[in-house]
Amino acid sequence: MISKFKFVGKSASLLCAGLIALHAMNVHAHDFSAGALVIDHPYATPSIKGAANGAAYFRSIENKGKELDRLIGAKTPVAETVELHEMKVEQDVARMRELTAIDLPSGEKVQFRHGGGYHLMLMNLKQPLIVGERFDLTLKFEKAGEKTVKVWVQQPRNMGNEHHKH
Ligand SMILES: [Cu+2]
Repeated sequence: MISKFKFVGKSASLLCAGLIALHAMNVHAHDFSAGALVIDHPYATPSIKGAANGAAYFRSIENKGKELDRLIGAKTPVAETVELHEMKVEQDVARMRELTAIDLPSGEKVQFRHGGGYHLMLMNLKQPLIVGERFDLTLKFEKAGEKTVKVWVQQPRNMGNEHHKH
């Protein structure tokens, strides 16, 4: 199973002398390629007891291709459905809305981070999301097709709890 992961150092400018340390650090990150797209570190916050829904994020999805691609859907065995969401803070209240697609422009890194912007909402969880566990998430892209990634459940350092209250 571990062979499915590709561990990639992010900073090409690091000196060779730093390589061993770099590799040691990067066992804490993972990324996946789908065509011209690089999906960097899929992660989910642990589910809150009693909450129906969870959320999944990426550090970013980078489009290294020359054409626009779009994230058009997702599914996972741990939830009934997955929705594409955008969160915006309006008058101090975080509001989410469902999107039908998220643009991934050529040459750009689009962030899907907890605390704001885009994320994937895992609707009606079939099981709790527990720190340290991993689950499959299949992403559907307009051009790159379908790609299944492993999502790591982890507790971010700067986490807001207001997220799951829709
Ligand atoms: Cu949401």
